Amino acid sequence: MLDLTQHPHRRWNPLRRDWVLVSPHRAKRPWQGQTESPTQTEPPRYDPHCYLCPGNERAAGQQNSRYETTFVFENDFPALLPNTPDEEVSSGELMRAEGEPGICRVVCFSPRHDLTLAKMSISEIGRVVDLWIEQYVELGANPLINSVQIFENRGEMMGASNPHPHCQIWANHRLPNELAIELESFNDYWRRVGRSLLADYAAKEDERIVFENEHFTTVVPFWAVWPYETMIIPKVHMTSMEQMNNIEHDAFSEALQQLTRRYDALFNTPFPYSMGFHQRPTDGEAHEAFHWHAHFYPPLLRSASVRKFLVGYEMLGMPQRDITPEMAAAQLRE
Ligand code: H2U
Ligand code: ZN
Repeated sequence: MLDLTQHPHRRWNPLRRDWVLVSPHRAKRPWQGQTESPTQTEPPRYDPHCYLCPGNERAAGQQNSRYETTFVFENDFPALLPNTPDEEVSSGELMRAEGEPGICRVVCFSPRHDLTLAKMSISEIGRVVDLWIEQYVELGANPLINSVQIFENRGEMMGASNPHPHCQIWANHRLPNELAIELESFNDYWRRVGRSLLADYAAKEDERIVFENEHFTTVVPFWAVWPYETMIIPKVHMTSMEQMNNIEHDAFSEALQQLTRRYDALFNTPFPYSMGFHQRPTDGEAHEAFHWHAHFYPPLLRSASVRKFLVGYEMLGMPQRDITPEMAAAQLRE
Protein backbone atom coordinates (compact mmCIF):
# COMPACT_ATOMS: atom_id res chain seq x y z
CA MET A 1 0.00 0.00 0.00
CA LEU A 2 1.35 3.37 -0.96
CA ASP A 3 2.36 5.28 2.14
CA LEU A 4 2.86 8.99 1.53
CA THR A 5 5.14 9.22 4.55
CA GLN A 6 7.49 6.50 3.25
CA HIS A 7 7.28 5.87 -0.48
CA PRO A 8 8.45 8.06 -3.34
CA HIS A 9 5.38 9.49 -4.99
CA ARG A 10 4.20 12.41 -7.00
CA ARG A 11 1.62 14.98 -6.04
CA TRP A 12 -0.65 16.99 -8.29
CA ASN A 13 -0.63 20.76 -8.18
CA PRO A 14 -4.18 21.72 -9.21
CA LEU A 15 -3.26 25.39 -9.55
CA ARG A 16 -0.34 24.94 -11.92
CA ARG A 17 -1.62 21.64 -13.22
CA ASP A 18 1.65 19.79 -12.98
CA TRP A 19 3.33 17.29 -10.69
CA VAL A 20 5.97 17.41 -7.99
CA LEU A 21 8.03 14.37 -7.01
CA VAL A 22 8.19 13.69 -3.25
CA SER A 23 10.91 11.46 -1.78
CA PRO A 24 10.08 11.20 1.92
CA HIS A 25 12.42 8.26 2.57
CA ARG A 26 15.39 10.54 1.95
CA ALA A 27 14.43 12.71 4.87
CA LYS A 28 13.45 9.94 7.24
CA ARG A 29 16.24 10.71 9.64
CA PRO A 30 14.83 12.70 12.54
CA TRP A 31 15.18 16.43 12.27
CA GLN A 32 18.78 17.22 13.08
CA GLY A 33 19.48 20.09 10.73
CA GLN A 34 22.35 21.98 12.27
CA THR A 35 20.84 25.33 13.11
CA GLU A 36 23.83 27.45 12.30
CA SER A 37 23.11 30.93 13.53
CA PRO A 38 24.94 33.00 10.97
CA THR A 39 26.56 36.07 12.40
CA GLN A 40 23.95 38.74 11.97
CA THR A 41 24.67 42.36 12.21
CA GLU A 42 21.42 44.12 12.98
CA PRO A 43 20.81 46.72 10.28
CA PRO A 44 20.63 50.31 11.54
CA ARG A 45 17.31 52.16 11.73
CA TYR A 46 18.59 54.57 9.12
CA ASP A 47 21.40 54.00 6.63
CA PRO A 48 22.78 57.15 4.98
CA HIS A 49 23.94 55.05 1.99
CA CYS A 50 20.61 53.27 1.42
CA TYR A 51 18.77 54.08 -1.81
CA LEU A 52 15.45 53.55 -0.09
CA CYS A 53 15.75 55.38 3.23
CA PRO A 54 13.77 58.67 3.54
CA GLY A 55 15.43 61.77 2.17
CA ASN A 56 18.29 59.83 0.54
CA GLU A 57 19.38 60.05 -3.06
CA ARG A 58 18.65 57.05 -5.24
CA ALA A 59 21.03 55.36 -7.68
CA ALA A 60 19.83 57.38 -10.67
CA GLY A 61 19.91 60.71 -8.82
CA GLN A 62 16.29 61.24 -7.70
CA GLN A 63 15.67 62.05 -4.07
CA ASN A 64 13.27 60.13 -1.83
CA SER A 65 10.75 62.19 0.08
CA ARG A 66 11.06 62.27 3.85
CA TYR A 67 8.28 59.72 4.00
CA GLU A 68 6.85 58.69 7.35
CA THR A 69 4.85 55.55 6.57
CA THR A 70 5.03 53.82 3.21
CA PHE A 71 6.60 55.12 0.01
CA VAL A 72 6.07 54.25 -3.68
CA PHE A 73 8.17 55.35 -6.64
CA GLU A 74 8.54 54.44 -10.30
CA ASN A 75 11.39 51.93 -10.65
CA ASP A 76 14.47 53.81 -11.90
CA PHE A 77 15.57 50.70 -13.82
CA PRO A 78 12.24 49.29 -14.96
CA ALA A 79 11.95 45.97 -16.76
CA LEU A 80 8.79 47.22 -18.49
CA LEU A 81 8.07 50.54 -20.16
CA PRO A 82 4.60 52.02 -20.69
CA ASN A 83 5.09 53.30 -24.22
CA THR A 84 6.23 50.03 -25.74
CA PRO A 85 4.33 49.15 -28.96
CA ASP A 86 1.79 46.45 -28.25
CA GLU A 87 2.58 44.60 -31.47
CA GLU A 88 3.49 41.15 -32.58
CA VAL A 89 6.67 40.48 -34.53
CA SER A 90 6.77 36.84 -35.50
CA SER A 91 8.16 34.78 -38.29
CA GLY A 92 5.82 31.82 -38.24
CA GLU A 93 4.73 29.83 -35.23
CA LEU A 94 8.26 28.93 -34.18
CA MET A 95 9.58 32.41 -33.52
CA ARG A 96 7.00 34.62 -31.93
CA ALA A 97 7.48 37.89 -30.11
CA GLU A 98 5.07 40.40 -28.69
CA GLY A 99 5.73 43.91 -27.41
CA GLU A 100 4.97 44.05 -23.69
CA PRO A 101 4.02 47.47 -22.30
CA GLY A 102 4.01 47.83 -18.55
CA ILE A 103 4.87 49.79 -15.44
CA CYS A 104 7.34 48.95 -12.64
CA ARG A 105 7.25 50.46 -9.19
CA VAL A 106 9.07 50.03 -5.92
CA VAL A 107 7.30 50.14 -2.55
CA CYS A 108 9.09 50.78 0.75
CA PHE A 109 7.25 49.23 3.68
CA SER A 110 8.45 51.72 6.27
CA PRO A 111 10.91 54.59 6.69
CA ARG A 112 12.83 52.28 9.03
CA HIS A 113 15.71 50.52 7.31
CA ASP A 114 15.49 47.63 9.79
CA LEU A 115 11.73 47.13 10.09
CA THR A 116 10.85 43.90 8.29
CA LEU A 117 7.27 42.61 8.09
CA ALA A 118 8.11 40.15 10.87
CA LYS A 119 9.04 43.01 13.21
CA MET A 120 6.05 45.19 12.39
CA SER A 121 2.88 45.48 14.42
CA ILE A 122 -0.35 44.32 12.82
CA SER A 123 -1.40 47.92 12.20
CA GLU A 124 1.96 48.73 10.58
CA ILE A 125 1.56 45.72 8.30
CA GLY A 126 -1.98 46.94 7.66
CA ARG A 127 -0.61 50.16 6.15
CA VAL A 128 1.49 48.14 3.76
CA VAL A 129 -1.59 46.09 2.84
CA ASP A 130 -3.46 49.37 2.20
CA LEU A 131 -0.75 50.46 -0.18
CA TRP A 132 -0.80 47.13 -2.02
CA ILE A 133 -4.55 47.53 -2.45
CA GLU A 134 -4.25 51.14 -3.64
CA GLN A 135 -1.61 50.19 -6.16
CA TYR A 136 -3.54 47.19 -7.44
CA VAL A 137 -6.63 49.35 -7.93
CA GLU A 138 -4.80 52.33 -9.43
CA LEU A 139 -2.62 50.38 -11.82
CA GLY A 140 -5.45 47.99 -12.64
CA ALA A 141 -7.65 50.92 -13.71
CA ASN A 142 -5.10 51.81 -16.39
CA PRO A 143 -6.38 50.36 -19.69
CA LEU A 144 -2.83 49.30 -20.52
CA ILE A 145 -2.59 47.06 -17.46
CA ASN A 146 -4.22 43.64 -17.26
CA SER A 147 -2.12 42.09 -14.53
CA VAL A 148 -0.67 43.65 -11.37
CA GLN A 149 2.05 41.51 -9.85
CA ILE A 150 3.16 42.59 -6.39
CA PHE A 151 6.18 40.68 -5.07
CA GLU A 152 8.95 40.89 -2.51
CA ASN A 153 12.41 39.41 -2.90
CA ARG A 154 13.77 39.18 0.57
CA GLY A 155 17.38 38.52 1.43
CA GLU A 156 20.52 38.35 -0.65
CA MET A 157 19.91 34.68 -1.36
CA MET A 158 16.80 35.66 -3.32
CA GLY A 159 18.55 38.50 -5.09
CA ALA A 160 17.17 41.39 -3.07
CA SER A 161 19.35 44.37 -3.85
CA ASN A 162 18.88 46.15 -0.56
CA PRO A 163 17.99 45.11 3.02
CA HIS A 164 15.59 48.05 3.43
CA PRO A 165 12.17 46.30 3.57
CA HIS A 166 10.57 46.84 0.18
CA CYS A 167 8.72 45.11 -2.59
CA GLN A 168 8.21 45.60 -6.28
CA ILE A 169 5.20 45.88 -8.56
CA TRP A 170 5.35 44.85 -12.18
CA ALA A 171 2.15 45.68 -13.98
CA ASN A 172 1.78 44.12 -17.42
CA HIS A 173 -0.37 44.35 -20.44
CA ARG A 174 -0.45 40.57 -20.90
CA LEU A 175 -0.82 37.99 -18.18
CA PRO A 176 2.42 36.47 -16.98
CA ASN A 177 2.70 32.67 -17.22
CA GLU A 178 1.86 31.86 -13.61
CA LEU A 179 -1.22 34.04 -13.50
CA ALA A 180 -2.42 32.75 -16.86
CA ILE A 181 -2.13 29.14 -15.81
CA GLU A 182 -3.84 29.70 -12.45
CA LEU A 183 -6.65 31.57 -14.15
CA GLU A 184 -7.26 28.58 -16.41
CA SER A 185 -7.25 26.21 -13.45
CA PHE A 186 -9.70 28.36 -11.47
CA ASN A 187 -12.00 28.68 -14.48
CA ASP A 188 -11.87 24.99 -15.26
CA TYR A 189 -12.67 23.99 -11.66
CA TRP A 190 -15.46 26.56 -11.45
CA ARG A 191 -17.06 25.26 -14.63
CA ARG A 192 -16.85 21.61 -13.56
CA VAL A 193 -17.52 21.88 -9.81
CA GLY A 194 -19.27 25.22 -9.51
CA ARG A 195 -17.08 26.44 -6.65
CA SER A 196 -13.75 28.14 -5.97
CA LEU A 197 -10.79 25.78 -6.24
CA LEU A 198 -8.96 27.41 -3.34
CA ALA A 199 -12.01 27.78 -1.10
CA ASP A 200 -12.51 24.04 -1.49
CA TYR A 201 -8.83 23.33 -0.91
CA ALA A 202 -8.63 25.54 2.20
CA ALA A 203 -11.73 23.88 3.61
CA LYS A 204 -10.17 20.43 3.18
CA GLU A 205 -6.83 21.35 4.77
CA ASP A 206 -5.86 20.34 8.24
CA GLU A 207 -2.54 18.56 8.49
CA ARG A 208 -0.52 21.16 6.62
CA ILE A 209 -1.92 24.27 8.33
CA VAL A 210 0.77 26.51 9.79
CA PHE A 211 -1.51 29.19 11.16
CA GLU A 212 -5.14 30.09 10.78
CA ASN A 213 -7.50 32.70 12.02
CA GLU A 214 -11.16 33.19 11.28
CA HIS A 215 -10.58 34.53 7.78
CA PHE A 216 -7.27 33.15 6.48
CA THR A 217 -5.54 29.79 6.30
CA THR A 218 -1.76 29.60 5.98
CA VAL A 219 -0.63 26.22 4.69
CA VAL A 220 2.31 24.38 3.27
CA PRO A 221 0.33 23.27 0.22
CA PHE A 222 -0.06 19.55 -0.40
CA TRP A 223 1.87 20.06 -3.66
CA ALA A 224 4.62 22.41 -2.34
CA VAL A 225 7.91 22.27 -4.25
CA TRP A 226 10.13 24.40 -2.01
CA PRO A 227 10.77 22.86 1.42
CA TYR A 228 8.98 25.61 3.37
CA GLU A 229 6.76 26.96 0.64
CA THR A 230 3.47 28.34 1.92
CA MET A 231 0.28 29.97 0.75
CA ILE A 232 -2.04 32.33 2.59
CA ILE A 233 -5.58 31.69 1.41
CA PRO A 234 -8.69 33.73 2.25
CA LYS A 235 -11.32 31.32 3.55
CA VAL A 236 -14.07 33.29 1.86
CA HIS A 237 -13.93 33.50 -1.90
CA MET A 238 -12.60 36.89 -3.07
CA THR A 239 -11.02 37.66 -6.41
CA SER A 240 -8.67 40.39 -5.18
CA MET A 241 -7.43 42.05 -2.01
CA GLU A 242 -9.52 45.16 -2.35
CA GLN A 243 -12.60 43.08 -1.60
CA MET A 244 -11.51 42.55 2.00
CA ASN A 245 -13.53 44.25 4.71
CA ASN A 246 -11.78 45.81 7.73
CA ILE A 247 -11.90 42.66 9.78
CA GLU A 248 -10.48 40.54 6.98
CA HIS A 249 -7.84 43.19 6.39
CA ASP A 250 -6.63 42.88 9.99
CA ALA A 251 -6.82 39.10 9.82
CA PHE A 252 -4.65 39.12 6.70
CA SER A 253 -2.12 41.43 8.37
CA GLU A 254 -2.02 39.03 11.31
CA ALA A 255 -1.47 36.06 8.99
CA LEU A 256 1.47 37.88 7.35
CA GLN A 257 2.94 38.71 10.73
CA GLN A 258 2.55 35.16 12.01
CA LEU A 259 4.08 33.59 8.94
CA THR A 260 7.07 35.91 8.65
CA ARG A 261 7.79 35.54 12.38
CA ARG A 262 7.65 31.77 12.15
CA TYR A 263 9.97 31.84 9.17
CA ASP A 264 12.54 33.97 11.01
CA ALA A 265 12.29 31.69 14.05
CA LEU A 266 12.72 28.47 12.07
CA PHE A 267 16.46 28.75 11.54
CA ASN A 268 16.97 31.70 13.81
CA THR A 269 17.80 33.88 10.82
CA PRO A 270 16.12 36.58 8.71
CA PHE A 271 14.44 34.06 6.44
CA PRO A 272 14.93 34.67 2.72
CA TYR A 273 12.01 34.24 0.35
CA SER A 274 10.24 35.50 -2.70
CA MET A 275 6.63 36.19 -1.95
CA GLY A 276 3.78 37.75 -3.84
CA PHE A 277 0.08 37.85 -4.50
CA HIS A 278 -2.00 36.42 -7.26
CA GLN A 279 -5.10 38.48 -7.84
CA ARG A 280 -7.76 38.69 -10.54
CA PRO A 281 -6.48 40.07 -13.86
CA THR A 282 -7.38 43.74 -14.23
CA ASP A 283 -8.69 43.53 -17.80
CA GLY A 284 -12.16 44.61 -16.72
CA GLU A 285 -13.65 41.10 -16.69
CA ALA A 286 -15.15 39.80 -13.42
CA HIS A 287 -13.05 36.60 -13.31
CA GLU A 288 -15.44 35.28 -10.71
CA ALA A 289 -13.62 31.96 -10.42
CA PHE A 290 -10.34 33.54 -9.41
CA HIS A 291 -9.48 33.26 -5.70
CA TRP A 292 -6.72 35.63 -4.62
CA HIS A 293 -3.91 34.34 -2.42
CA ALA A 294 -0.29 34.83 -1.37
CA HIS A 295 2.62 32.54 -2.24
CA PHE A 296 5.84 32.39 -0.25
CA TYR A 297 8.77 30.61 -1.88
CA PRO A 298 11.73 30.34 0.51
CA PRO A 299 14.94 28.72 -0.79
CA LEU A 300 16.24 27.32 2.51
CA LEU A 301 16.40 23.59 3.04
CA ARG A 302 17.97 22.41 6.27
CA SER A 303 19.51 25.40 7.97
CA ALA A 304 20.24 29.06 7.47
CA SER A 305 23.14 28.17 5.20
CA VAL A 306 21.85 25.19 3.21
CA ARG A 307 19.64 26.12 0.32
CA LYS A 308 17.72 24.02 -2.11
CA PHE A 309 18.64 24.23 -5.77
CA LEU A 310 16.22 23.35 -8.51
CA VAL A 311 18.78 21.68 -10.77
CA GLY A 312 19.47 18.45 -12.60
CA TYR A 313 16.39 16.25 -12.60
CA GLU A 314 14.30 19.27 -11.63
CA MET A 315 15.37 21.25 -14.67
CA LEU A 316 15.15 18.34 -17.03
CA GLY A 317 12.38 16.29 -15.44
CA MET A 318 10.25 17.78 -12.71
CA PRO A 319 10.61 19.44 -9.30
CA GLN A 320 11.38 17.19 -6.36
CA ARG A 321 11.36 17.51 -2.58
CA ASP A 322 12.63 15.42 0.33
CA ILE A 323 10.98 16.58 3.54
CA THR A 324 7.25 16.23 3.15
CA PRO A 325 4.94 19.24 3.24
CA GLU A 326 3.46 17.68 6.41
CA MET A 327 6.84 17.73 8.17
CA ALA A 328 7.54 21.28 7.02
CA ALA A 329 4.15 22.46 8.30
CA ALA A 330 4.73 20.79 11.67
CA GLN A 331 8.05 22.61 12.04
CA LEU A 332 6.54 25.96 11.15
CA ARG A 333 3.67 25.39 13.58
CA GLU A 334 5.95 24.76 16.55
P1 H2U B 1 14.93 44.16 -5.49
O1 H2U B 1 15.63 44.32 -4.18
O2 H2U B 1 13.83 43.11 -5.45
O3 H2U B 1 15.89 44.00 -6.62
O4 H2U B 1 14.15 45.53 -5.78
C1 H2U B 1 14.78 46.74 -5.85
C2 H2U B 1 14.33 47.48 -7.08
O5 H2U B 1 14.58 48.84 -6.86
C3 H2U B 1 15.06 47.08 -8.34
O6 H2U B 1 14.12 46.66 -9.30
C4 H2U B 1 15.03 49.44 -8.03
C5 H2U B 1 15.77 48.36 -8.78
O7 H2U B 1 15.66 48.57 -10.16
N1 H2U B 1 15.85 50.57 -7.66
C6 H2U B 1 15.48 51.83 -8.09
O8 H2U B 1 14.49 51.98 -8.80
N2 H2U B 1 16.23 52.91 -7.71
C7 H2U B 1 17.34 52.82 -6.94
O9 H2U B 1 17.94 53.79 -6.63
C8 H2U B 1 17.82 51.50 -6.46
C9 H2U B 1 17.01 50.33 -6.83
ZN1 ZN C 1 17.14 52.10 4.09
